[in-house]
Amino acid sequence: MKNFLTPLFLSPEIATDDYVGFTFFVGCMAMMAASVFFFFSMNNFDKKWKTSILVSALITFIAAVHYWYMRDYWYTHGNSPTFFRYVDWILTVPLMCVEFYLILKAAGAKKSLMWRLIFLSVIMLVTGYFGEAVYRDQAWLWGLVSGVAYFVIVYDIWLGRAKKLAQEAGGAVLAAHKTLCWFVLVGWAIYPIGYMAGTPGWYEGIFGGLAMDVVYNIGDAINKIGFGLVIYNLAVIASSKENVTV
Ligand SMILES: *C/C=C(C)/C=C/C=C(C)/C=C/C1=C(C)CCCC1(C)C
Repeated sequence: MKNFLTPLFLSPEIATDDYVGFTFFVGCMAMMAASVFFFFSMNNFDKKWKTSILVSALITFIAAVHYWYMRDYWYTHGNSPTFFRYVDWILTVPLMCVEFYLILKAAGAKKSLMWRLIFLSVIMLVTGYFGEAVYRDQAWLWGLVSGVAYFVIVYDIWLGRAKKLAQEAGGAVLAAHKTLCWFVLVGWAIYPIGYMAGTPGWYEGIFGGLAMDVVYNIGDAINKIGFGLVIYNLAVIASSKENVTV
């Protein structure tokens, strides 16, 4: 009988030069470990920060479950698990937008800011999926549309409304917002590189030598776990300050 635990006991043969398989395996472990860490540390903080840490835990937990399936898919079929990949992203990237809102809420962030970021991220991911999985012949065009949505997100958080709110909040919130902005500008820019490595187009000569899944897996580890740690750090700093004044 086959069930979701089967791969555990089959112990699939992993070739020593299977870098994609290796990064799926390590990525799965890292996401699990990060989830346990965020879930357990959640209760060390007061209510204001608990939700943010919980969302960090959910992001890495959702990724851990998808990595579990992607790892298995890769060993079974030897293909990119594009479907699982995008289901993971469509759940976790909007949650990262929620994180921006949550840390700026105290400074007066409105829900509309959160929905705008979520909307843009969904456009970015759905058009990316079309280019990668449905209309591969026009991958460059869908990638371009996706890239425009990505740049609007970058603009909003670096220079738009979110930035103003972060400045009003000041202190640790402003510092954390800055770091998260860098994650989106540099860390998220890893993904278009993976996309260009894995789809046909004029850019094949530049990125064709890279393994798309390795690039995506590195991006996920940096962005999901790193993002969570920035929030965790903010909660630690903000909570210790609150305790001093009590
Ligand atoms: C945890 C997962 C994260 C943070 C995923 C982020 C994904 C992106 C920023 C993807 C962006 C893309 C483009 C900007 C253009 C090409 C298509 C995509 C979807 C790979």
